[in-house]
Amino acid sequence: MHTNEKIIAPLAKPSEPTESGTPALPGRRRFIRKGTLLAVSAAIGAHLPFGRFLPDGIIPVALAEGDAPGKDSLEVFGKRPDLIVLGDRPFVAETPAHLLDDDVTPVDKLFVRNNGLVPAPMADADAWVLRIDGEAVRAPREFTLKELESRFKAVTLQIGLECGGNGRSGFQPPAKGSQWTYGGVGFPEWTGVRLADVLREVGVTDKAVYIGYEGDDLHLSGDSKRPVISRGCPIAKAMEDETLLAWAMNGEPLRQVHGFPLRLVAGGVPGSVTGKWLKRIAVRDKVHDGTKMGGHDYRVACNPIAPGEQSDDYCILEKMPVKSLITFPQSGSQHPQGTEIEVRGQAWTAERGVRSVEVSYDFGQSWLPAKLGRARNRFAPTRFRIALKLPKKGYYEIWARATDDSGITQPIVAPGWNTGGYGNNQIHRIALRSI
Ligand SMILES: Nc1nc2c(c(=O)[nH]1)N[C@H]1C(S)=C(S)[C@@H](COP(=O)(O)O)O[C@H]1N2
Ligand SMILES: [Mo]
Repeated sequence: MHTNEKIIAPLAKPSEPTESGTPALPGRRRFIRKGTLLAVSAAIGAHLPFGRFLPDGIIPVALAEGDAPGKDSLEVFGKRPDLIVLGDRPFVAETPAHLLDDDVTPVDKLFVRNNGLVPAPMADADAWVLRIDGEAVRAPREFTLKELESRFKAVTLQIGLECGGNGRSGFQPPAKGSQWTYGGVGFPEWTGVRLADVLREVGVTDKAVYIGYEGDDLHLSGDSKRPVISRGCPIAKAMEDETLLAWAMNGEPLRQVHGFPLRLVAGGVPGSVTGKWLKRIAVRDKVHDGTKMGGHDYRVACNPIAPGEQSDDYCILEKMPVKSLITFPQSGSQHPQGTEIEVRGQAWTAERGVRSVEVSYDFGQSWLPAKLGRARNRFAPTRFRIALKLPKKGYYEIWARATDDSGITQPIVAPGWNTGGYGNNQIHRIALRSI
């Protein structure tokens, strides 16, 4: 039997008692077999006292009789049942576009992307320390959460979070990995301190090139020595005003599944840059070489390739392309002929801002300008809306395309096929019927 030092518990809120009625202490270890129990107990939503005796491949009756396993995991992780589970182990779920219609995405609607297993919550977050070290810091330092809170100015910003693989299912030939459609994205509000303030206090030398993070999650193999993911970003991005060490989302402590007690947040980057359960940041004197920084992970061909081709040369995807989503009405809805339909959505970019959003109901033959709201801050989404009257009864597709201030517009087809299936920002389309 494989044993492991870490506790794996599919708990939702850190402040909530565990299934045994008392908060899980870091010292209370639970044995698991190859991480399977997490998935099983997550799916059932309960601790399995004799779970380690459950033979591999035997499905607990509770699951066989209930909904699909993923549905139960959603509940355990505090997510709405109408999110789409893309994988149970690691747990990955996306948000249908019509659930992203809030100005600020509520936590129960926010997508989840884990690469490993969710660590058990700490009963005492005060014991958490973040270590800052690496070749390019003057002297390594550790900070408790209290020190971060008291020593630096706290800021609250709305910053979009999007998985680098969002849109992957649109690539042909298919790219391996979670088959995201459009919903590997969300727009929460984060509270924390600026990473730049902390790095300035620690002292960064001019050798600094990149930062790399380490989180506290556990590899799917159950081997606590194997890192799950350790990525980062160029030092210039790390020093931006919108790059945060965040402890709260939408005014509440981070949920366990989203990185409690501390995570990295940055704007316009693939979500994989935003390390959850953040234990360490290294300021590197070279491009960070942690797990999932090489090969096809979050890297695309440096020069364009034909779909299905391999490249000799891969470059890190450091910026997410401009994108928009139609969040209202819901695709598939029916509308009485002649009524005005308000179409609404979200648009976002890694650049300074969204310049325009255009909407079409005639398969892109003509485009109408939508009204834009104001993004709350850089990297917050821009809301768009437009009232449409469809000319006659029948089937329509509503298309939306955003253009950012660099002049780049979303393409109609998936751009830049790449082996890992990253960065697909093709336009979002919904179906409507005028009846
Ligand atoms: N420690 C750790 N951080 C992580 C990950 C992970 O698996 N482990 N997944 C990354 C990826 S790929 C994405 S898209 C975002 C997803 O954040 P969310 O699950 O809070 O939505 O977290 C990132 N941070
Ligand atoms: Mo991701």
